[in-house]
Amino acid sequence: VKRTPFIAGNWKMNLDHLQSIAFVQKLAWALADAKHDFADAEVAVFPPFTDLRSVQTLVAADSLPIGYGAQDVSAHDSGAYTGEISGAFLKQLDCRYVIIGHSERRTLHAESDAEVNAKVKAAHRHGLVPVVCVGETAEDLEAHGPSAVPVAQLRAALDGVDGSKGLVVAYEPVWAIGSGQAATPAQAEQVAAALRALLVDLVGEEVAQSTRVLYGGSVKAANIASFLREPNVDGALVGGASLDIPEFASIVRFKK
Ligand code: G2H
Repeated sequence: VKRTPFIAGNWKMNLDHLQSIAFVQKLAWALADAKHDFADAEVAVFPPFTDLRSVQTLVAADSLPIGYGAQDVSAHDSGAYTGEISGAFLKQLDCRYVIIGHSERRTLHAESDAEVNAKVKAAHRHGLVPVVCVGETAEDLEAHGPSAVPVAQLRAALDGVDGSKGLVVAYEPVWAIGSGQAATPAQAEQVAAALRALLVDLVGEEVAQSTRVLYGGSVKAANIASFLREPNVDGALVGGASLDIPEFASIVRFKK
């Protein structure tokens, strides 16, 4: 099965308000200048909620081949949930993707596996493709070995989920996030292979083989190719390096 590599830029809460539009425009220009073939790598960015409307307008006006999505979604569809953003709102902004269960939400907002699962289902109810993040801390790694915690998190995240509604999985070891200390390609492959094996059990062979499994954690232009050489790593979720557009464009233009 051929899986189109997927390079996703998670801007977190880093850009100033409305800077996202300039970033999307610069990224589009950089990729057009380089004659990037989107069949070689699909691209998506994840701006803050408040910039999604502007990104939607720009992408639609210029028919830019750049996908986008939100960094989180409510598990609920509507109602008295102050501060929450529903999947329906995101769909109205033409979001294609939504990041769910990023480690920063799991740790800083105590998001549980059950909540992650409810959010994945909410994303599907509204036609969004969840980018489900899993990953172990340094202590988990020490105590349980490399894949036990990510596998358990993915099993919980996909409980009762219909994988044919679209899914991306991102393996992000917490010890590698923003630390400059990326996992080795062999470490990423070991966990990605374990996650894919679990996907076969949960969603069946066909969906498992067509689902992209990304690596995230200190990815940059200098190391992206080494990850993408691994058979089960299909792209990257990029944080820090996605804020530097020439650097991010080089990641998108990785050469194996
Ligand atoms: C992991 C990653 C993007 P960074 O959070 O999701 O961030 O590339 O800065 O390690």
